[in-house]
Amino acid sequence: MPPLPLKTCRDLVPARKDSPLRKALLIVDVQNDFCPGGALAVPNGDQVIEPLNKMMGHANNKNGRILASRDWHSRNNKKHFSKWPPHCIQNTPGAEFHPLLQLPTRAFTISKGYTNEDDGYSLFEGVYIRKDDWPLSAGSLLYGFNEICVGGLATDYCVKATCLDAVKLGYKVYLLTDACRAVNLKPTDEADALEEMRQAGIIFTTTDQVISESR
Ligand code: VGL
Repeated sequence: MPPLPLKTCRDLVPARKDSPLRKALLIVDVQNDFCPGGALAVPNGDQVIEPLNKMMGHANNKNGRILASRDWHSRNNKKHFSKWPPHCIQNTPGAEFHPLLQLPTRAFTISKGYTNEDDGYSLFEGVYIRKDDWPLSAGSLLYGFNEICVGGLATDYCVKATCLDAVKLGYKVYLLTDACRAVNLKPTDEADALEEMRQAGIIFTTTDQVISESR
């Protein structure tokens, strides 16, 4: 397999406003290390699994596009691990998706944060690693899509970074509020993150609402 790119590629593929409405689902970092018992457990992080499974089942039935990101850190990422306890190290159990997360085979796994110095908070910094072929950036897999729904872990870091990137790229962004949870290093972090996202134009919704509106 060709090597991973040395720099992460937030490659700014613009969403097409003129194209027919196409919505993609982004599942952020539902990995063992971010769930209870993990190295960087998000309080109640596993509660996102049930709504996200429902959402993915719905998207799968509609042949929707699904991207699932994972933190995929190098053990030598001194920069990131000076801020956080070591977590989601490549090819370790903590980096695996939670066993109850029902990722359909059509979901693309997006790896991020894999260099020795990158935080990789946003899914748009990640790549889809194709067997025996060059990696594809997350943005390129969303070419032609103009709306995205986002859920996962954690609201105040990777979910927020992903949503804000998506807004900058021109997507209409829906945050699935029932399907994300925050780290809350400070107790106000979740509220602050939600406020920042609201001001950026992100629309707050729930999995049930998205599903009922798209029948
Ligand atoms: C995350 C803290 C450190 C996240 C990742 O997935 O939100 N948070 N690394």
